[in-house]
Amino acid sequence: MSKHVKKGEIPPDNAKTRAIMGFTADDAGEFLTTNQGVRISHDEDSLKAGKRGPTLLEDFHFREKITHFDHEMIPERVVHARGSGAHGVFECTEAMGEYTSADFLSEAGRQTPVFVRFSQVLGSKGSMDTARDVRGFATKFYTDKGNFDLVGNNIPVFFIQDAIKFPDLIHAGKPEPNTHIPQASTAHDTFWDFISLTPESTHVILWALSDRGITRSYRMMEGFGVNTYRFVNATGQGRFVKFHWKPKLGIHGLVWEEAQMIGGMDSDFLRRDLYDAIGMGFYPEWEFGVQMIEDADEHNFDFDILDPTKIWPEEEVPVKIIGRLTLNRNPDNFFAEVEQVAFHPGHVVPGIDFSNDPLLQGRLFSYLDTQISRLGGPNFHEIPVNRPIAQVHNNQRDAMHRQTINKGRVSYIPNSLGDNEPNVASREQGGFVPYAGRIIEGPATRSRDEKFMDFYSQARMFWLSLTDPERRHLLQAAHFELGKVESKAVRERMVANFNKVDHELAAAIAMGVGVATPPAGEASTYEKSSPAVSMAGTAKGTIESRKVAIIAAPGFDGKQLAAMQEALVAAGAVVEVVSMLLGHIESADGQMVPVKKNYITSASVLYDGVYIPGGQASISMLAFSGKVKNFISEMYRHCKAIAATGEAVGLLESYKLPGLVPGAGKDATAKDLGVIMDTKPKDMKAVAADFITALGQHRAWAREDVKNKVPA
Ligand code: HDD
Repeated sequence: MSKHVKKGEIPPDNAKTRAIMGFTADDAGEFLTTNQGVRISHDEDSLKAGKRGPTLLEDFHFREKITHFDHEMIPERVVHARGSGAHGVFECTEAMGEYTSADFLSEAGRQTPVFVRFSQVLGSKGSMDTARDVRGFATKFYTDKGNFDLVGNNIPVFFIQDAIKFPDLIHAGKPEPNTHIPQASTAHDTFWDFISLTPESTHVILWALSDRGITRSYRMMEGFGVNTYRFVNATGQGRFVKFHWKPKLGIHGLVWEEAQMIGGMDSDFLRRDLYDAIGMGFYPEWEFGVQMIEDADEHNFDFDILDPTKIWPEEEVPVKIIGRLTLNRNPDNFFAEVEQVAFHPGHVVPGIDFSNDPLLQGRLFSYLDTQISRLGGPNFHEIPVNRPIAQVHNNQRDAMHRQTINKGRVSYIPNSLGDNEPNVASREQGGFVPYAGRIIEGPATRSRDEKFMDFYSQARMFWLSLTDPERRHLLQAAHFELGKVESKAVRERMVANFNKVDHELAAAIAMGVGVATPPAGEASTYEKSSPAVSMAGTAKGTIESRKVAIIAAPGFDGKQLAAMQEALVAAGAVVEVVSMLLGHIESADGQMVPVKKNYITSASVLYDGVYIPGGQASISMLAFSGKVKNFISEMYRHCKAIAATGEAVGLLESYKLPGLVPGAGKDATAKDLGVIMDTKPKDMKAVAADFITALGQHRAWAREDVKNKVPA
C-alpha cells in the first residue's frame, strides 16, 4: 500500500505543490534581516544608552521583533482546535459523469491535490490527542474547477438535527465556564445534562462511547461527510449522496486506560503518528466511496435521509468506491498550513450541491463566518494553503491583508467599460448552476418532520451490531463518563434514554453508575443490524508502521534479537530496543545494539507489541526490574501482541499472567491470546511470523476475559 521515499526526495509534483512552494522561505545560508530586508548586525542585546540602559525607543529592530511576537497568536478554532494535517493526492478510480459533473470525478486516473486536517472536537489547541472525542476529517480538494471542501468526521452521525442547537451542544461539552474544568473531556455534568435532555443524540453517543472515540491513529479511522449532499450531472439531474473514507489499514481504537496513559506520556500521540508515518514513506491511504439515493426513493426508507443523526445502512445503500486518497507530504510549517487552513462545507464545485438537511444548512453559514474572526478578515482565501489552483476572477476588492493587485478601473457588474468582464459562465462553460429540483414548500415553521423524531431505532441497530468486546468497551466507557457526573438526576435520565435503546444496555450502565435499573419493556423494537458499523474484523493483517519494543539487557541472545528485528523491519514495523540505560548493549556473543529508549523515556502504551529475546544474563537482570514487569503486564492488559524466546519464556511465565498456562510453549491457547512463546527456538523465522500475525490483528480480544485481573 505504501511507497518508501528517501529523505529529502523532491516533494510530489502537482499544481498545488508548485503553487505553494512559491511561498516557502528557506533561511539556510542567509543573513538575518528585519521584515524590511535590512541586514542586522547584532540580535542579542537591545540598543541601550550605556551598558546598563535604559533601552532606546529608536531600536527599530527590537520594536519590530517584539511587536511581531506580541501578535503571533490567532484565536484557536472554536471547535476542532487541536489537530494535525498533511498534503496528498486524490485519484478518481471510477468515472462518475453519469451522476455528477464534478470535473475531478470525471475520469478514472484523474489526480487532484488535497490537504487534509484531522482534529479533536472539544479540547483546546494544547490539549491531548487521545481524549475520548469525535474526530474531524476535513479534506480540501484543489480541483481544476475550484476548491471542494469535504468537512467530515470519523463518526457518521451527529449529535443534533438542527444547527441552531450547535452552540448549546458545544457550550455543554467544553470546560464548565465557572471553573474551566475539565479540559478535553465530556465526562462532566454539563455535557451529560445536555445529552440527557437531547434524545436525538442517543445514537451518536453510542458511537462516541465505542472505541471509535479513541482512535489508535488518524490513519486507522473512517471518515464520513455526515450530511446528505447532492450529486448533479451535466444535464442538471440530481440525486442524494453521502461521502465515505475507508482506511486501508482498517479501523482500530485504543483501550481507554491506554488512551488516558498516553495522554500523559505523549500528548502528541496522533499528531506524531501521522507525521512519522508520512516521513518514513508509509503514506496513509483511504478509499473514497459514495452512497447514492435517487430522488424517487427519498421517502422509501424507515429513516429520513436528510436526518444527520441517522446513517444510510451500507447493507441497504451500498458504498460505491470511486477514488483513493493518499497523504504523501508533511507540512513545512504547522502554523502556515495546518493552523491557517480554512474549511467550509459551502465550498463546493459544479456537480456537487446541498440537500435540505437542516444541520448542513446551518453549517453553510457558520464556517465562512468563523474564518473572518479566526483569520482576521475576508481575504483568508489568499493564504497559500487556502488558495485554489483554479484561477480567481471577481469584483471583490480590498479588505484586511489583501494580496492580489487587481488591475483596471472596473470592479462592478454590469459594466460597459470593461466588456462586462469577468463574465458569468453557463453550465456548459463550467458555471455552478444551483440544483433546480429541490422542492421548497409549506408555511414557515420551527418544527421537524415525524421520522426525525425516531431517536432510538438506529441507536439500537448500532448496539445490536457490535461484537462482545466492543459492547464491553462501550459499557466501560459509559461507566467512566457517567461515573464522573455528580448529578444523580442526570445519570438517571441518561440511563432512562439508554433503556429506550436496549434494556440490557441500560441495566449494565445503571449498575455501574449507582442508579436503579429502569423497568424492562421500554426499548425500541427495531431489530435490524448493520455489520458495517462494527470495527471488528477490519484488521488487514499488515504491520506496516506499527511500533514494536524489544526489551533486552546486556547478555541477551544476539541471534534471536537480530532475527526478530530483521523480520519485523522487513514487514514494515518500526522497532525500538528498550533497555535500562541509553547507549548500547552487548549481546552474549559480543554484538553491540543501540538502545533507542530507556525505561523512563518509553512506556508500553506507546507500542503495539513487545518482544523479549532470551539470554541468561539479560533475563536475570530483567527479572529484577519492576519496570519491565509493569511494561509486560500493561501490554498484556491492553491485549497487545507479546513474544518471548529462550529464557524470556520463563520470565514471562514468572509474571503469572492470568490465562497463560506455565509451560504453554507453542500452545495454541497462548497463540490465541496473542502471546508467542518458544523456549528453544529452532526457527526464529517461524516465531517471527507468528508474532507478525498477532501484531497484524491489532489486538488479541480473546484476552478480554482475563485482562482485568492484571493489576494496572
Ligand atoms: Fe463543524 C469546524 C466537522 C457541524 C461549526 N467542523 C469543523 C471541523 C470539522 C467539522 C472537521 C474542523 C475543520 C478544520 O480542520 O479546520 N462540523 C463537522 C461535522 C458536522 C459539524 C462533520 C456535522 C455534520 N459545525 C457543525 C455545525 C456548526 C459547525 C452544526 C455550526 C452551526 N465547525 C463549525 C465552525 C468550525 C467548525 C465553528 C470551527 C473552526 C472552523 O469551523 O473552521 O464553523
